[in-house]
Amino acid sequence: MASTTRGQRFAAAGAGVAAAVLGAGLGELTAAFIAPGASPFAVIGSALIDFAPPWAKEIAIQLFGTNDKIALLIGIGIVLVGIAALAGLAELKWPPLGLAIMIAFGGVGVLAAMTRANAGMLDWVPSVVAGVMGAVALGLLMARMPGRAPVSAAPAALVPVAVGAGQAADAEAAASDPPQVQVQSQAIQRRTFLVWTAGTAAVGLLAALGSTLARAGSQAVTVVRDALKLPTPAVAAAAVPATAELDIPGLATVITPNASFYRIDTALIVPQVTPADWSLRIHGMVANEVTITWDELLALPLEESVTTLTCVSNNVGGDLIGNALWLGYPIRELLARAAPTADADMVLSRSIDGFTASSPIEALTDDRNAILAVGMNGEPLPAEHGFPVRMVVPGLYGYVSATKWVTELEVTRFDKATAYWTTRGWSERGPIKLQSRIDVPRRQQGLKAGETVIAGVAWQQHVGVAGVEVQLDEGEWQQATLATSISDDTWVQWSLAWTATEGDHLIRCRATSRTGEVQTQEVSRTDPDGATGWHERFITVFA
Ligand SMILES: Nc1nc2c(c(=O)[nH]1)N[C@H]1C(S)=C(S)[C@@H](COP(=O)(O)O)O[C@H]1N2
Ligand SMILES: [Mo]
Repeated sequence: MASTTRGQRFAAAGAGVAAAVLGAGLGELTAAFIAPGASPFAVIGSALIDFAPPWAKEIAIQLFGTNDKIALLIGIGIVLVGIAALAGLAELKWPPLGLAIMIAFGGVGVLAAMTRANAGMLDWVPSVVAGVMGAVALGLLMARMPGRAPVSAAPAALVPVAVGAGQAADAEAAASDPPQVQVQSQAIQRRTFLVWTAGTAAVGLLAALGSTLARAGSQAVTVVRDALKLPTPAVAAAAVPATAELDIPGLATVITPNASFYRIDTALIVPQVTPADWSLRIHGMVANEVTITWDELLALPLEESVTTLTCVSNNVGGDLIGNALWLGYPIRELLARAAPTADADMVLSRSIDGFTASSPIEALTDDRNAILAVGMNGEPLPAEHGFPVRMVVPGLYGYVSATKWVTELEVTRFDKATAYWTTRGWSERGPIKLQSRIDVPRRQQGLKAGETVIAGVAWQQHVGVAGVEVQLDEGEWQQATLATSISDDTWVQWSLAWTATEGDHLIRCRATSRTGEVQTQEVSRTDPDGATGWHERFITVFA
């Protein structure tokens, strides 16, 4: 192992990072043009999501909420920079180990890309480009590093080992090159190296920027979606009663606008599915396999329904819940065409990206509004909420029912098949638990003493909420006033007038369901099948 100076090590680490930025940028650019689903960043991120232990995913959601994906990408970026710096150092000390690390990183990307559920034929290309270009760039930069003998003959005399060396062997070189020229040459070498390194990184960043622009310009699905007009429903939902909306500032609106609807899924890159490419196949334990295309689906009598979706990862008091007006077709009718065998007890729905959910078959065949949804709040589904088609099933957490970009329903049995989250420590069944949440007053709003209102939402979809009680400072439970509920499949707003007095207060709420269940005080975590406990909030009231 050659001994190296601090400056050389620093330069090598910098060269590693610059080379990796170039490789990654060119990889992203390649992906944008030939394999949109196979961005090296996204495929490695997706693989991490799929292999991450359940607690890691929970921590990510608890820390970053619906920003968990951005956090993951930033994390990958930081790790990549670290590995790239190490690759540079390795190339300095043990060439060609650094190049090998770059190639290996590309190899990881290829593996991640090709093992995805919806891998395309060319999906290996972007990661190969990233790895190879990273290695080539590192090799070229290292060759320009001051202090490492360039191969060409002419600058050989300029390498610093010869500078000022007193040995006889170097005397000739020293004599033919006056010292100040050598010093200058060294400075020039250093500058050249810096310029090359910075230039390499800059080209990488430009390529990454280019890939973002290319993607934005070529979102065919966005264009198709925006031009789409959904048919008028054969069965329209009753208008939302005006009394369902209490209209209290800070209280969640009874219908959640699409733009603020929570988003949870394992897809780092939103799957791009055009209606023309979409079809749904119903197979497994059925008498007749059924396949339905987009045009066939839209020709069916579509029904509107209002259903509240909730994530099993929602903490007590959390906001991974939203309520929308959906347009879709009853899954029950399609299953009837397929004629499931009598011993089937589960439907494993599968998304184009490989995600799966296990729904009890009776939840899809009884009279509830379990639908294949195409519309959300009067628009086609937004891409990140499952365009063109997703499932919506009242009463079940999203992870066992609300499959987005759905392309397959496999009729099967719980003892024969397992869904995505079931293999990661979550329950195979996920009925929604009774919950209530305080929305106002908020902790930091600087509440003044006097007349105010405590308000929130409560839910247990497909069971319904009969009442909500509020407790102040550990006193008697008081009945809150419920707004009109849209249906038992939706959350309901509640409120209680309060004459706030100066000082610190503790507010709690608990709901009672239509079956008489009182929301339990017992605290349980989100995993394996949903959080329980009372939501409480400390409030300071000012004079
Ligand atoms: N394809 C796919 N569908 C999915 C998921 C997913 O990861 N992939 N996540 C599910 C989970 S856990 C929830 S809570 C809901 C969230 O739906 P939303 O993002 O439209 O709010 O989608 C469900 N459908
Ligand atoms: Mo979820």
